[in-house]
Amino acid sequence: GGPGRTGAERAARLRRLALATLDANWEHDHTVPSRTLYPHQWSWDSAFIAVGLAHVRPDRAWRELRSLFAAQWADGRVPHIVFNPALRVGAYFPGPEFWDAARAEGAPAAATSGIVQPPVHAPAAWLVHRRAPSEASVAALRWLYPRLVAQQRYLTGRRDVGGGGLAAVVHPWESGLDNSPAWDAPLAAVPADEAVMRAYRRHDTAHADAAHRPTDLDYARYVALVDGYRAGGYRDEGLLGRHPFLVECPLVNAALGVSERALARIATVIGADPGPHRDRAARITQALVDRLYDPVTGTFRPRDVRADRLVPARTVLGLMPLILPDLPAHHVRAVLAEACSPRFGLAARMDRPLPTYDRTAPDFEPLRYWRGPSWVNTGWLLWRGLLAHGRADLAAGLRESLLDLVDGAGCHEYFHPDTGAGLGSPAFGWTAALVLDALA
Ligand code: 9WN
Repeated sequence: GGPGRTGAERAARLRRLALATLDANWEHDHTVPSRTLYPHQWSWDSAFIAVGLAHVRPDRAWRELRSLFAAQWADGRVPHIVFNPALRVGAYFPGPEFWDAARAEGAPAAATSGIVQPPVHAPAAWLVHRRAPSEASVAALRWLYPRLVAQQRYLTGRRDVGGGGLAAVVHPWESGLDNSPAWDAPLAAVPADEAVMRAYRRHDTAHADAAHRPTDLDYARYVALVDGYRAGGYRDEGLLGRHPFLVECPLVNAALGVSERALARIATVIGADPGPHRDRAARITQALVDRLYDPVTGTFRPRDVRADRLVPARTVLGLMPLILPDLPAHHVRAVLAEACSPRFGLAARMDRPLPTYDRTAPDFEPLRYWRGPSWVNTGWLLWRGLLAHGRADLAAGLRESLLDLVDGAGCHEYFHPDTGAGLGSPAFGWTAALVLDALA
């Protein structure tokens, strides 16, 4: 290529952009996902961001994780949002007054939400340490370890609503893929009227195109689910009898398994026993295969616990079990077949970015959030999974495609899955962070 187009020049350009984005989003002791759309601290964003910070500001990587876990609940849950008390009321919807978590048993001093996000923090902590091991990183691992263990215990204990050894999410926000078509079938059982949203002011649609965001009907259901969970004091006892949305997500549960493996490594570094973590990791992989794999279609899909069936939609969530290094060979082949099919288009040379939903589906929406657009975090997770399973060829193709997206459009939140045009927030934390990791 011409000037500025060589690999080294592109890498330098991307590094500068990513670092500037992370620095601009740094706020006292954490990184905001976006100054406009998401001005507080988000749980799984912080994990991805720490992985990127490890390459440039390792000290901040640990502060990011520490500030998040300082807001952990007594029962071990790590809230999906830690609110910044310095921001004005209305800086984000739904804000702290809507969650009203302070009154719940075991809530921390900080204002938080009452739900969780995918537990990708233990593997993130491990990657941060491995990138820059030091006395400080070992001390940070020592501080985090019991908290990460409590997070796992919460999810595999109180959240094992289905009784099969997997965690159930109680809200689409807990999956991190809010309006994914994966949730359409289970959400249909949640009664809601979009007129409810007239009582609230959505913050997101003031900063992003409404056609690129969830609908008012989606939000009415999101609000209804929080209303019910909050009314029960965010307790998890008896959820099966009273909560309308309970789903076992392949990403959340694959993350649980990878976390146990990371905890085994962390345990070894700090002088704790890795054995129980290895046993639990193996059990989670087995439960995932038993409960979320459909041999007829050869795909992993979320299990609707209430309806006791797998959801019909084929989304990027079905590819996420590849992050488990001990996924059986048969299931690895199945995931790769799905990923390399025209539905997702993974290849050693990709002609289009990886979408979040089956691009051959009639309801594929290239602009609407998790219903089609390409996101860097799901791409990065798949990339890591491909490397773990020795598919350097496919991993290289996916990495190129991710770097091209950001080089072409900037550190956007998500991207048009055909044109690569930037969508959502233009200066998004995990996009920057994961680019730094992919470049390393
Ligand atoms: C609700 C912060 C978060 C991400 C989620 C993404 C989006 C929030 C929202 O932003 O969700 O939690 O307001 O839409 O879906 O994955 O963690 O970046």
